[in-house]
Amino acid sequence: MRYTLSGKVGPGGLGAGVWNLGPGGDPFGGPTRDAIPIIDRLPLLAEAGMSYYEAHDHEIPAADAEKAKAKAESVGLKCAMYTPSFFADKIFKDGGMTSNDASVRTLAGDNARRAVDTTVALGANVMVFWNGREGFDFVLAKDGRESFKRLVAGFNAVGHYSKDKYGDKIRFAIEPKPNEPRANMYLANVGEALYLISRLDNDIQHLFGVNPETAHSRIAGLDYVWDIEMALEANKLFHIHLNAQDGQRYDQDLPFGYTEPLKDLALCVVLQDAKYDGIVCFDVKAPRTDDPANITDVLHVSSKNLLWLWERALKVDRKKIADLRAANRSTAIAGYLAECLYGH
Ligand code: 3MF
Ligand code: MG
Repeated sequence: MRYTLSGKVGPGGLGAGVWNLGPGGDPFGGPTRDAIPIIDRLPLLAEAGMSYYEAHDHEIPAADAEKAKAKAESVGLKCAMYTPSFFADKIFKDGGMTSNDASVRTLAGDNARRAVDTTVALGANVMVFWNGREGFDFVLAKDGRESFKRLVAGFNAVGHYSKDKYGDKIRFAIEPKPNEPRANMYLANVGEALYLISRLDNDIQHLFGVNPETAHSRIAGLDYVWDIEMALEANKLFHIHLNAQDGQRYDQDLPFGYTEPLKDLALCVVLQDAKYDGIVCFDVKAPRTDDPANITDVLHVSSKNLLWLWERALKVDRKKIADLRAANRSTAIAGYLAECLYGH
């Protein structure tokens, strides 16, 4: 059984990251489950109702691409996106593109280009850049204006590489986050990512968009519905990471729909009305307390919550919302959404 969204939005099937089924370590304690080999996580994702998987280059390196593609195909899974990690290896402890060390920046460029080739090899159309360690813990440790120029140069270089080799086949989605692992991160929110894109070379700008993550907006204290509306308005919503976050604190990657169902309902309305055509993926972490046998509970809970909200969102009366807007009844709109959520 595959979880599928109805209506004319995207391909319908859902996806998740291979890293979502991790062994349960956190900064205060080691793993609570045996690590499942990455390749064996693909059938688990398929059994949990996913149609797509996502992976980093440290999880599926270029050399393993063929093996991973075959395994994914054997269980009916496609690659939604691939992503270079500028945060796992210690060489990138101070970032990749924005490192003060020119040799590290060169290495980041090499990794990004290799990741473009692996994205193609895995059959995905989207490559994501999460800002990861691109940031600073102490002011003046980096020159902020210089860092921004390094980001522009780095993204321009990878964009041109891809354009020259593959035309418009691969699109790049920048995933913003305000903090964690760094105290402060460049490309902290959707607006910053859009600004960066506006500074890229004209002939490759169309290849760049954003991958907003609902919890990341929340960590910044921002509203994720508006963040996603902004990306849609700019025609830059190339990918999406759905999850939940219990307030402004450390990154939790909770199951989608758990903390703010009313906003999640509104988000579904927004995606439906904009006819979002990308793939919907979860970035949810199997909790450390869950037993190995239940490691995919987080995907089932997220998917069921999304499907229920999605069906309810399809039934939301758009005319009623328009009428309430025209009558300046914003509180009544909140009440109507609650009725759609909790009513029969
Ligand atoms: C961290 C994240 C990342 C990104 C991933 C994709 C490890 O908060 O959200 O997950 O989603 O790197 O580029
Ligand atoms: Mg994410």
